[in-house]
Amino acid sequence: MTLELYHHGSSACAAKVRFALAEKRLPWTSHYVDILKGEQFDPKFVALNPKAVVPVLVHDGAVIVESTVICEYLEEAFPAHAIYPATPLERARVREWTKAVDEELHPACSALTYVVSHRHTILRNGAGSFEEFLAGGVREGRAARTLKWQWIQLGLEAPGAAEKIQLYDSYLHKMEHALGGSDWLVGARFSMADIALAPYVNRLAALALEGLWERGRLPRVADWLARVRARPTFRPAFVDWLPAELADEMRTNGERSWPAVRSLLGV
Ligand SMILES: N[C@@H](CCC(=O)N[C@@H](CS)C(=O)NCC(=O)O)C(=O)O
Repeated sequence: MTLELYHHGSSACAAKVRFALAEKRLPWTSHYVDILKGEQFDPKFVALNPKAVVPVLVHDGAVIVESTVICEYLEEAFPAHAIYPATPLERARVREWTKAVDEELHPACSALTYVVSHRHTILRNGAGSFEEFLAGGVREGRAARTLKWQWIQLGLEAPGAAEKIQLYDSYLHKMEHALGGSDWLVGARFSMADIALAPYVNRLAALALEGLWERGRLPRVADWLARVRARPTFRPAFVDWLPAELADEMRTNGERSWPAVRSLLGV
């Protein structure tokens, strides 16, 4: 049996799959795709996933894309060390979280990461012209690429950027509410819901935005993150794959943006 994962250190959805693999104690082989260097556009990788995004799982030659689909597949193919709850209702609750992550939180995370961090790096390195930028990501489509350009040029002032950050923050509040009666997001046990949210809260921490839950703002989220980080699976899923240089860059960039984020959210 072979499990191969195409992934990247700063990708939240790839971290989700690494976390699920670790929790299910499944050994896997790494294929590192440096999406910051454009390796996702390599024709060999595009043949695996025409959307040119990580993660991609290959199980005994079968290709599976989409991080949540991959985690569900792992659960069904390898039922031991379950990450989904046993009852239909709790499974539905988990899926409400994973759907929200896929549909709303992940796009908000892309916007936030660009306006808080990537823009500073790209502008420092020289963003080039709009036409060059468009040509660099033809597969994304003109509309998505134009939006990204605005994130880079205008940061939090870009159309829709502030709303994405408010949406992100609203998920922290939803988590705070859900954690009212339990240590974990669904039911009494750690589950796929926690696996799905962990990369997104951890991303905020990586961007030096811990002020969103610290100093008593969202104490249950703070405690939940500490519990997630205390799991032996956290380091191999998250820390070991984020290159130190990138971690430093994200933290430094994030610190620069914190005053603006803070004032936007009234923290
Ligand atoms: N819905 C997809 C999203 C995949 C995705 O957006 N991957 C990002 C990293 S988190 C990526 O590979 N981006 C490449 C790029 O920006 O060109 C999933 O959950 O797997």
